[in-house]
Formats: sequence, structure tokens, C-alpha cells
Amino acid sequence: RTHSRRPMSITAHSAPALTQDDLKKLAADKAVDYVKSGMVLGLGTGSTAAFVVAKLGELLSSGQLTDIVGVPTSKRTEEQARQLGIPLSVLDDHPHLDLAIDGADEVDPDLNLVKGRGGALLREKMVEAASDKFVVVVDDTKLVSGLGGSGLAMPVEVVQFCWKYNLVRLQELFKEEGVEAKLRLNGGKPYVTDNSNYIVDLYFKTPIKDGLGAGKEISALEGVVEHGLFLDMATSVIIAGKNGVDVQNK
Ligand code: ABF
Repeated sequence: RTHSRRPMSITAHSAPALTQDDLKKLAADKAVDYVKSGMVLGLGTGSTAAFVVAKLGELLSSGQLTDIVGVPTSKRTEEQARQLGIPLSVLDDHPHLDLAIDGADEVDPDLNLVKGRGGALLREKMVEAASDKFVVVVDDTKLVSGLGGSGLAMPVEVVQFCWKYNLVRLQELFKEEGVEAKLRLNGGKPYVTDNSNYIVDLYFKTPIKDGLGAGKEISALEGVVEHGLFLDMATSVIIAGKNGVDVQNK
């Protein structure tokens, strides 16, 4: 894998400190450089991906980009893209995408990801797996030495039917790691995904040792729809930090 560091002029000493949103926007702008007219594009979900979609809208309306088609990974992104006039499609009509750009919750040193804290993991995984290239945009707070190591959730989308049964089975699967499994809530009620499922968030006490094995075991449970481990999927990760933008390629 190649690695390139590109110092940015915005880090000049007189510049005010960059906010996390500034960093997200920097990563998003860099990712949009990968977009060419005529491409079929996977449109990610989340606050960083929203900057990408906004920029695409700008480039389309100024005529710097033409003929792109977006395949959104959530209803939220679909709505944003529609408002910006980005032509939209679905995997049924565009089963092969040139490029997908999306955020992530965690990025490990091998560019494996945890995604889905925004709740859109299923559509994200379907769209991103169908893309030739998958560019991830993050600020450097998302970097971890091992997935699940941030102490934050690793989401699993499950069917509503007997969700508690699956929550217990997920917790038992990682008993030795002392995982805590919690149903995701939204205003006191179960959070419902775009696909009408629930999400069980797994909280690991230590990083997941065998991501591939863990992913397979989770997927093997009947009633599990998808999990938030995105292994060996990212082709590039764009990381914005206060010292500049770092691009890591698989
Ligand atoms: C999507 O948005 C998700 O996979 C991930 O959960 C989240 C990241 O959001 P943000 O960019 O707002 O941190 O990419």
C-alpha cells in the first residue's frame, strides 16, 4: 500500500484553530478530487459524507461536473442529494459503481473500518461493496489501533422479531471479551433503520482480535442482517488532522 502526506497551507501559524467540521470538510473536498464527470457514485451517510454531497452539488450546479449519478446509502442522504439536484439511482438500476465516498467511525492501521453509528450500515455496505473504489473520509479522531478499541459502539442490524434473543446471543458470542450489547434507542423507543430493522450496539472492552472471525460469527446468527465491520473494503482513506490531510491507499 502506498502512503502520501500532503501538508496544507491552512496550517500557517496565524490561522485560527480548525474545528472538527473544518477537518471533515477538508477530507471531503480532497475526496471529491477523485470524482470525474460521468461517474456512478455511492453517496455516503453522516456528517462528513454530507460535506461530500454538498460539494458535489456545488460542482454540478457550477457545471464543473456533469453526468454524474448518485446512489445514496440512506434516506437522509437521498433527501440531501435530491435537494441539491444530484441525479439519483439505486443498485437495481446501477449494480456497478465507479466510486463510493463515505465516512467511518473507526479506521485501523490496515484501513479496516467500523461503520454504522449513523445507522446506515446495511445500505452503506451494499453500495460500497458494489463500487470499484471506496474512498473513506475522516478526521483523525477516528483513527484506532484496533477496531472496537474506541470504547464506542460496533453496530449490528437485526430484525425486529425477537431482537432480545439476538441481543443475548450476540453478547454470549463475545462473553470472553466482556462485551456489553445494548439495543439502540431513539427518544426512548427502539431506533429503526431505513430497512425497518433494529440495531444492537456492541461495546467491546478491548479491541477485536480477529475481525474476520468476529464478522463471520455475527453474520452466522439467524436474524442478523448486517454488522458494522467493513474489512478490506476501503481502497483509500483520507484523514484530516490539524497538520494537514493524509491519504492512505490500500
Ligand atoms: C457513516 O456515518 C457511518 O458509517 C458512520 O457511522 C458515520 C460517520 O459519521 P460522521 O462522519 O458524522 O462521524 O459514514
